[in-house]
Amino acid sequence: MPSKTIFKRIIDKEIPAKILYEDELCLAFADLNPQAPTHLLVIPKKEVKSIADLENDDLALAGHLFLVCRNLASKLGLGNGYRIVTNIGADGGQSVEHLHLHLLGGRSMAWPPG
Ligand code: DGP
Repeated sequence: MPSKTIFKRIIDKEIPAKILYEDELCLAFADLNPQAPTHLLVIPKKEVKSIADLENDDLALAGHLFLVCRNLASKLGLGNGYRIVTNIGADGGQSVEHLHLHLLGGRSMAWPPG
């Protein structure tokens, strides 16, 4: 049995996180190492490694994650703009193998990303 990722342990409430939103499909919580005044992670409860591992049947789930980001951005007053990032695999800089959308806001973002 492969060991649980840290995010699965947060979903299962085995370790604490500052949870801002939860429903039957997903969870949103504050990033432990924030890169902006607002830095949340929006994750599916389903164990999917990354965007690369989504199945065609996950279409509604993938859309749901984006709408949850939109709703949180609105609720948190990010009307001036924000960024959604998802890292995929080693070259993408992914460190936790459970799909997550970074929702970053509260400051002006640079481009290109590093
Ligand atoms: P990535 O590099 O895209 O895989 O981002 C993983 C993010 O997860 C990183 O910004 C730090 C965050 N993170 C790692 N471990 C924990 C944790 O235990 N709790 C919380 N809240 N965030 C974590």
